[in-house]
Amino acid sequence: MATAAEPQKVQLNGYVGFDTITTQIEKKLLKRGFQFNVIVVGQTGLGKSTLINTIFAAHLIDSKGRQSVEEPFRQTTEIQTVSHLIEENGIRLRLNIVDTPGYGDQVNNENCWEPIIKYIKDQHSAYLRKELTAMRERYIQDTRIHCCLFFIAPTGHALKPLDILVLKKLSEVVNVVPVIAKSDSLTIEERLAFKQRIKAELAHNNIKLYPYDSDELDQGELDLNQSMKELIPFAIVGSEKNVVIDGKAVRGRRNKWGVIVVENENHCEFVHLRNFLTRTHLQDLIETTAQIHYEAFRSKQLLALKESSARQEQPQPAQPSSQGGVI
Ligand SMILES: Nc1nc2c(ncn2[C@@H]2O[C@H](COP(=O)(O)OP(=O)(O)OP(=O)(O)O)[C@@H](O)[C@H]2O)c(=O)[nH]1
Ligand SMILES: [Mg+2]
Repeated sequence: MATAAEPQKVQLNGYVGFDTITTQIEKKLLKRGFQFNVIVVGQTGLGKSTLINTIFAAHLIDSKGRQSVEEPFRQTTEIQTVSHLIEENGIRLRLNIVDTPGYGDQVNNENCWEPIIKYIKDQHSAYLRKELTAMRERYIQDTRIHCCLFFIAPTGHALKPLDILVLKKLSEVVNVVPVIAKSDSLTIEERLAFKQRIKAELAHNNIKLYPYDSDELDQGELDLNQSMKELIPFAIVGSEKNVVIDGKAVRGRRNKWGVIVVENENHCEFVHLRNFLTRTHLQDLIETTAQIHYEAFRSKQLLALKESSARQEQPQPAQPSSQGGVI
């Protein structure tokens, strides 16, 4: 007989149905849709604006940048954000793409990365402020940058000191995925050697890039990340124009000596990059941003806030009061 202290065992007869929770979550998530924010960073003229238009096909920057494909290329002169709602098989993805002006062509390039870092931190700050308000929104609009595509010039030599500096700063605040821009200018051997060189330099300078190793990953995920780490930096080619091959229009670049087809895996690694961003790591990029980069920002800001309010509570000698507003 069960005593009063013992919890009574309830016999679960048959099917209760809590295994449908995944379907319930899925339904809710699908209704809400997903938000993904990408930023492109790199020295000037490396094809950042072009790649954005290549990855997400339709001419996404049309509204603020080029009006048509025929228009000459314009240098990006300010940080521009373009939002798009994409739908695939009933799944909605709200995409924010942040195009930045190329850096590195000034006489003095000191602190040229600051506006970009500030932009990324401002998004964290805006999110935190919304999170801390008493009547916070049910779903906070997320503008935090989930992925930074960093463009490396296809010099075939080494990373420039400025690139190393910028990569270091960026990797502290955002998931960074480096790419070798305009890789059609490198031969197969040069591309391979350049990749190895970049990897060695990144390791030497202790630059931690996405994807990160974690105890939470299972073997399959670890293997996938390992194969991605071998591919990164993706050697890419971008093009806004279609070329007709065998009667089919494809994204490509026509040269005197032939056509390079952007989506052909034998020509470049554009498809690998797109799969990485959309098919295999989209959710993880979003999660990692919240769990690692935003969390670090948040705890730093909240600690600073606590310290400043503790200081204000202490009896102060007659002094002008310090300004709050750490966030
Ligand atoms: N060969 C080659 N040229 C490219 C590639 N991608 C872009 N270009 C060309 O490079 C030039 C500059 O491209 P943009 O996309 O404007 O470069 P950007 O990095 O946005 O330049 P900024 O806005 O000045 O920083 C254009 O003439 C493009 O056609 C590529 O993969 N290979
Ligand atoms: Mg540009």
